[in-house]
Amino acid sequence: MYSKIILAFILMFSVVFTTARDGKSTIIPLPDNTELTTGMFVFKNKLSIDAPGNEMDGLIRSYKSFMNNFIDAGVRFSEDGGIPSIQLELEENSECNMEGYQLEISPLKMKVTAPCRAGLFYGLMSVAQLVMSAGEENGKKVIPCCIIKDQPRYAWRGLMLDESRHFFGKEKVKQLLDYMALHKLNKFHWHLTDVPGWRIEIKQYPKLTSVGGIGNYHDPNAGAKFYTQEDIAEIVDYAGERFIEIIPEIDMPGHATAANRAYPEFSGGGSEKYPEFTFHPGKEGTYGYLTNILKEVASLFPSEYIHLGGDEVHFGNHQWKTDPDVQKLMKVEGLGNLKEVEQYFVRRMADSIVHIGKKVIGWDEVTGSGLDPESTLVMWWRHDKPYLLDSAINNGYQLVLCPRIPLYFDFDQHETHKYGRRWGGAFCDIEKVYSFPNNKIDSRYNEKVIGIQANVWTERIQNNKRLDFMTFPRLSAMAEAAWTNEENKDYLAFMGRLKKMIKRYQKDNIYYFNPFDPEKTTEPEGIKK
Ligand code: TNX
Repeated sequence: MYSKIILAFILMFSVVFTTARDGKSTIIPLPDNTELTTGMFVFKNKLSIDAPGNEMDGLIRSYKSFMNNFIDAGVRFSEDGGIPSIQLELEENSECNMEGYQLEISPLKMKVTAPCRAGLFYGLMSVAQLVMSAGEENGKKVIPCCIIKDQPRYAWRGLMLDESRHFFGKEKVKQLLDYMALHKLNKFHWHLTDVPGWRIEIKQYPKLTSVGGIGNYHDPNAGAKFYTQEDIAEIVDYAGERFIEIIPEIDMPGHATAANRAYPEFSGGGSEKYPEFTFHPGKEGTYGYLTNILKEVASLFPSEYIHLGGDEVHFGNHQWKTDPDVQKLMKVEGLGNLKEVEQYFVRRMADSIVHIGKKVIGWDEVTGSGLDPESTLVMWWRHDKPYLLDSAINNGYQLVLCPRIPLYFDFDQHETHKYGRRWGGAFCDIEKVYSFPNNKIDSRYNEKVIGIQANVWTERIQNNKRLDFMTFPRLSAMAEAAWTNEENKDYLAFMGRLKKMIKRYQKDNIYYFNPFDPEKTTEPEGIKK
């Protein structure tokens, strides 16, 4: 009898407890800790933001424009310091890490404290999401009072967009940056050069864009599409206001076909399937040419990194075997095979990058090249070769994890989909994205793994509609995987919060995949080639 009563109590409390726990936050990515307090913050028509001094003026300005233009939930800001307000405060001795923050919401004010401006920004992004999902009482928006203590799991929370295969343009990129900011993602890796097109203006070599910018993955004759240096500056600023660092990738020595169309004198040839695929490793002029390009690239991006690619060189290095200049290089430098030629090339270009004053990022192929671990970050992408993770760790490199499965967003996300990639039948559904990294990425990696990244390759993504479909809602799941601590992750609770986020997608006319009703969302055609 007693045991039955006790059981009933336990059940009752556990129900109350779980609902409270799951219902406490509407924010994606889920904050570290949310404690509900009493009362409601009631929005009046206007809201002000207060901060000591003028150090935070830029941050406040960009936040106001973000709230007015992107969130557009009817919250208007006033300069007159009226009540209610959001107070910002930098506090050096705060308990969280450098991007963490504390947000305290009481009936008449909200207060964000953080050790750095990035944390203040993330606190404000949490406010933005609370505004998005605010309830209504007597026609006024209300949010429950609470104290949020929050900090990211990973320092690198990235999204990569391939604009060589298909070009999406400034407006779409800005929208992605807005969504990244809302989800507290902080690294935008921009894949700007590859086989079909070169997409970044280089003043010293204008044909890179006038000739190399022509074409895309499906149509080699499509008119030239690229970003001018002015466009780049505009996008870099836009990202900077949202605390997003843009990392440009200039892929070499492979994937160089578009550049080689423009300046064939630096081509190292290719293979039957990938003609003119490489830069020429045996001509001294190639190193000067690429260093000049990288200098211009470096001046456009404040990021501490330049990504030099380094992937899949074997697709098209066949002519190196017989090229007299490559043969000579091999003799002079004592290089035993083509892999060593490739590594020599990568070392030389990495040196250039370090001389320019930046650090190097390379795909996991660069691991054996002997680059200095102090100035090199490796991106692990070949999920079928987990030993590469070990080798990168043993060589002392910092790592970002972006394995094809589950972080390549050109892969299908549902069994009924037909146009995306698969690997031995495997694809990247939202639950797999959410659950990454699993426990197999064991704890000894933790120190070296600085984050995770989703990569949107676009051979099979030829327009905005398909880009939306492949990116959303996986971007939301990926953001929570990157930010939220393992012990707080809960897939079902996330899916509950996602329903609110989907309303946001709808407002922006984003053609998202609907995981709640997969049969109803028609997959936009992706042309297979
Ligand atoms: C591999 S990831 C590539 C890309 C392709 C992608 C398609 C990497 C470093 N190289 O060139 O676009 O697969 O999924």
